[in-house]
Amino acid sequence: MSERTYAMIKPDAVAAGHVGEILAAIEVAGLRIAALEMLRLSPAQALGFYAVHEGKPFFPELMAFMTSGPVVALALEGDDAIARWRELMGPTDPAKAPPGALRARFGTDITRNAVHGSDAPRTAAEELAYVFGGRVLDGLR
Ligand code: 3AN
Repeated sequence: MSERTYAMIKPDAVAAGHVGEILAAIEVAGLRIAALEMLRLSPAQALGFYAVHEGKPFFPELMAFMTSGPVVALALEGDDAIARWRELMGPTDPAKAPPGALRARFGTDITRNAVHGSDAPRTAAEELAYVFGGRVLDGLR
């Protein structure tokens, strides 16, 4: 079943110049880029996006990292897009990711892990709406 997911190239991968390689991996995998925007998350936006992690020990570091520079926000579309994008990324900790996974290739540690992807249909819809609103997605097929 075709679905959409929210993907994000995080500040570490943008700063290191890996945007092109990551976009190429997405397209090679057969996922369609349905929306794409570079933006810098404000502290309030980062807090809202990661509200589920508020209070955890790594939260301040996560906030500092995610607001440290621009990110590339993406809507990806395709059959089973949520699971396929998470498979391409690999697990949260790059040290545990298989060699070809994006987090193994471009991540540094569990915080600076290069890419984000929604974990379920509900969070995908919420995250897409949070970042893109109706502004971009309304124009998509
Ligand atoms: P994922 O992005 O793999 O779905 P989440 O949603 O559990 O992982 O965590 C969101 C982000 O918070 C991660 N991408 C990572 O940057 C950071 N994070 C999660 N767990 C930890 C941890 N134990 N220590 C440091 N940072 C973490």
